[in-house]
Amino acid sequence: MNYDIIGDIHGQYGKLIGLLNNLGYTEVNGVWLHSTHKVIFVGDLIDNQHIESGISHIKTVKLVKAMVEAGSALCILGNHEFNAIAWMMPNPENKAIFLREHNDNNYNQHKNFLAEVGENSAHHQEIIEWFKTLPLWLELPEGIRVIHAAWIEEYQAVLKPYMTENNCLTDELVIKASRKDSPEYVALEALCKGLEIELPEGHGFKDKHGARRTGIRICWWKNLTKSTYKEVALVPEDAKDSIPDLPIEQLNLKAKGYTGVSVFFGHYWFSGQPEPVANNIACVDYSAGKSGNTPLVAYRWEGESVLTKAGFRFVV
Ligand SMILES: [Mn+2]
Repeated sequence: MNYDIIGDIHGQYGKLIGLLNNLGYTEVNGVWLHSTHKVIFVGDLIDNQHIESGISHIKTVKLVKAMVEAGSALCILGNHEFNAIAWMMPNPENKAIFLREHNDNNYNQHKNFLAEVGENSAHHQEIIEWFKTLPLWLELPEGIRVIHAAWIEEYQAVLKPYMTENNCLTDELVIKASRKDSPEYVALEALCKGLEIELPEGHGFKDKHGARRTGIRICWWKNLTKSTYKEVALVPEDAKDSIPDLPIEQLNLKAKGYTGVSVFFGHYWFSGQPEPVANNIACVDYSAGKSGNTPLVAYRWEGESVLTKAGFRFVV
């Protein structure tokens, strides 16, 4: 089987239709199909803080769900789907509150989705039940792996005992992973949001909002025990100069670098020309969630063991 791995949609239904057309999918009886390819969605179907034409959470979820149910797509769970599940699930220790706190920040991230589906409506519940059927990662017999942010086997092993045999969440895992700083919380954060480390004392950089930050997202696929902060930093281009070229001091990380079969992931809001980050690693999130003509990106994988720039497909 050949696969088109599609990045984070964040409700950008118009961009999704454009990409499916570009990839040669056609709509038959309400389901988008291709005779020789299947889609893999990397999660984060929902949550967009803008309201504009082209964005529809309902239509996006409906389209993806129909493809998954018809067997023309696979879809994994992103951090926004996990958050949506935890937003709706009462905390078993205090049923008056929810596993994901209903504070302003969390609400603002999620409010456009809630408004569209109608919070606590039957439709809302139906979507959340479907999110619970999405696996946290895929390992396909053809030889590719897909996860929302970072493939780190040591963290996957932490969650495994609480997952179904299809790599889906159980209610027990949602509860455990919602407890800040539990091992399951740390593992799920790493897999679905990536790795972050603190820079050495006195170092920092300005993020895209101009705020000073002292923690950096890092390339989880590199050997972190033999690298410098600068070599592994995933920061905006103009912040690179602020990252010190000093050996990483923090060695309590579980990531030891990645050398397996090809892994595809999303999540990182990359910009620029899509290209693999290593021969066997590719990110397909190039910020489609933003307004304007940021592209929804796919990688068309047809069995190759070395990923190439030419494998990326997108519409601008
Ligand atoms: Mn994400």
